[in-house]
This record gives sequence, structure tokens and C-alpha cells, in this order.
Amino acid sequence: MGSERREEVLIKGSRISGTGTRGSSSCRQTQDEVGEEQPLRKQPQGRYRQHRYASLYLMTLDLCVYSDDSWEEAARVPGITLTFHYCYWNPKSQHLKSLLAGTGAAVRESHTKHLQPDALTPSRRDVLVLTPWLAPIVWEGTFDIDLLNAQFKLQNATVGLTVFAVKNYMSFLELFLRSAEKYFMAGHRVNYYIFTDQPELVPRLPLHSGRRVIVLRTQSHERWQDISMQRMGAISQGARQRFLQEVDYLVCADVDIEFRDHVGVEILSSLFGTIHPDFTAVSRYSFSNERRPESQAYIPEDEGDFYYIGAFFGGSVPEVYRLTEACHQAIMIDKANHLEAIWQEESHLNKYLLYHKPTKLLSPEYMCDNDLLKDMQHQKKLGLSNIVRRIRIFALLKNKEVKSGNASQKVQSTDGQ
Ligand code: UD2
Repeated sequence: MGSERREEVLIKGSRISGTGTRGSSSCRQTQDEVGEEQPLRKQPQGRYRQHRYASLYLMTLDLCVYSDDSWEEAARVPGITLTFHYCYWNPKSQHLKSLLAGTGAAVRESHTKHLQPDALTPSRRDVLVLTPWLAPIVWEGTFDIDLLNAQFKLQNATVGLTVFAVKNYMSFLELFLRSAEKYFMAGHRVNYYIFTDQPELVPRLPLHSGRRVIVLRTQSHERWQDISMQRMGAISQGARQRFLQEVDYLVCADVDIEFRDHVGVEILSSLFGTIHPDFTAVSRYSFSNERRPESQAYIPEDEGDFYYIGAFFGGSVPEVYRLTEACHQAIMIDKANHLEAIWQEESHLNKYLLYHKPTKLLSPEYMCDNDLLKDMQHQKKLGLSNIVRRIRIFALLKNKEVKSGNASQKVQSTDGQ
């Protein structure tokens, strides 16, 4: 992480860093990477390479002309030129050739052996595996990971994992990264996007091939609530500035968690949320939603499907951009009206997911907390079976001082790392 490579920048008032390939020239960006550095995509060769650079140049001009820093918005501006640039030259566009990429392999892969699904035998009888809007709920026993991995490889996709480590929450980052290297998207390409106010403290860890750490500077606030809430705006801005170009999926996580078991491509979908472990089997009347009608996060008592945790959600980059931008705008409106939702951005996330149904839900296996763990141990003692069969992600306990910003926490992995 040579300081000579670092260039600090200011984008729209808040500090962020990166090497956006498509930012307007008025936006200076920073990239600060640790660990093994891998080129994200194969570099285009020969004529195509030149065309790509030419197109980047033209796109920059277009963005300036439309004076709009939102690529999505700019792409909607009528005009053949921009559409042509975007669709023909953008490496992630649905060019005919790229649409066909992998189809040959798909025919070959169809010979991969896997168990035949039985139309008359449900994968689990003890839990809901499909919502009324036909989104699968991911539990152990509902998927075949080898089959999913083979399908995912055909997409040639990269997954981005965003995490915030601000102030003394930096103490959680090493375990987060170490455990993610072990269990998160093992065998696949991953970009870790670490938002922090202390880039120099980001641990430099050995990474598996195809995985990189990208450090993005973000603001610190006095109140933990503001730090937690600002994540929506920062992720939305990051999506506009670089994630859309660099990764296919985004997963957004709290830092005070530990990956304890496999978390792979089974979680990916256009838009996914995770069922809060404390609200798995409770009526919607008991959900911890915002109940003040004046707030943008308001949900009436007789509405609500599931209560989603703010600590783990994601989807395709455009969908995560829509979600985070909508939540950010709602937070800003509340702020202007001197309101803060009961569970900050988690309340806004729940409002969004109520009216924009997620295409996949993750069971509490993907965010187990101490209460659930105790319940599980109790069930086991009684000789009863648990609906949660594997703890994949564990929300770590924090001491009060960490939350209030007065001390950092000694964080240790369960497997002694
Ligand atoms: C819950 C949610 C969390 C969020 C929050 C909103 C869980 C497991 N998590 O967590 O996702 O919706 O409620 O109230 O239920 N952070 C810092 N520095 C700080 C404070 C926060 O980096 O000083 C970041 C960090 O990534 C942390 C996240 O913000 O994981 C959420 O903050 P928290 O863990 O203190 O919030 P908590 O436990 O109330």
C-alpha cells in the first residue's frame, strides 16, 4: 500500500477513494489496495482495446455534457450516441457476443452429475422455502452448491463485498476479512470494498487469487447512529462511481460479524435480504418497524412480510444502487424533518423491501446472534432438532464502550485465528 500510489479526493463533499474508469475529470479519486493485486478483467487487445479507450473518452464527454454524475440517469438521456457507446463498447454491456459467451460450456456442463430433484418431495418440511411472491428462502438442505457453482462460473462474475470500519470498529476488520477469505464466495472473484476513516490501519492480509481489497475513505461521525446510517448514501455513491463498472453483485455487511461456515453463490440474486434471527417466528405486529407515520420508514402494524436485518443484504449492482439511493433519500427527508427512524437505516431497508420484494431471502443461518445460539443449545439439550442447522455468519457481541466510541474491542475468532 505505497503512499506514492495514493491520491486523495473529494467527491461531492464526502471523501471516497478509487480508480473509477468512467468518472468525470472533475472527480479526483483514490485507490488504495492491499494484498495480492489482480487485474479485474482481462485487458482487451489490439483494435478493440483502442476502441474501448476511445469510448471511455467519449463517455466522459457525454457525462460532462449531460452534467449528470449518475451513469444510469445519463444512460437514459435520449440520444443514439450514448446508447451506442454504452451498449456497443461497454465491456459489461449485453453485446451479442457476450450474450452467447458460455453457452457452449453450458451444454458441456449439463453432463455434470447431481441428484435428480423429486417433484413430490420438498427439500425441507420444517421451514418455509418459498415466499408467496415465489422468492426462495435459503436454508441448509435447499440447494446443491456444486450445481450452483458450475452455473455461476458461466457468468464469469465478480462479487463486491462492502464493509464499514469507522472509528474503533476497525478492531473487527481483521477477523471479518480473515473469516471472509475462508468462507465467503470461496473459489470466486471478490472485491472487498472497505470504507474507513483510517485507511492506514486496514490490515494487510494474504488473499486468495482473484480477490482484492480496495480501501475507500469515508466520513466519521460523532454518533454511531450517523455512521451506521451514512452507509446507504456511501454505497449508493460508490455504485455510481465504480461498483457498476467493477463488479456484478454487491453484498453489504456489518463489520462486527464473523463468517463461520460456507457463504457462497447460493445467496446471490437480483435483490436479497436476510431474515432477522430475533423475528423469525413472530407476528408482523411485533416487528421492530418504524411506527410513526411522519417518518419515511413508516410501516403500519398490519403490513410486513418478514423483518430483515440491516447487517447483510445485497443483489445485482443496479438493484443495490436503487435500494441504497432510495434509503439514503428517505433518511435525508427524515433528517430535514428532525426525525430518525427507530432502527436507523435498518428501518428504511425494511420499508424498501416491503414494497420492492426481494428475489431471494436468506434464513437466519446467515446472521445468527447470541440469542439464537442459546436457543439452539437449549433445543439440543432437550434432544429437539433445530431449524437452523448451520451457523454461517455470527453477529459478534459488542461491549458498551465500543458502541459508545470509548474503547476498541479485543476480537478473537472462534477457531483461534
Ligand atoms: C444493528 C444492525 C445494523 C444496523 C444498526 C442500525 C445487527 C447485527 N446489525 O446493529 O446492521 O442496521 O442496527 O441501528 O442487528 N459502524 C462503524 N463505526 C461505528 C459504528 C458503526 O464502523 O462507530 C458500522 C459498522 O460496520 C457496524 C455497522 O456500522 O457493523 C452497524 O453499527 P452497529 O453494529 O453499532 O449497529 P447495531 O449493533 O445496533
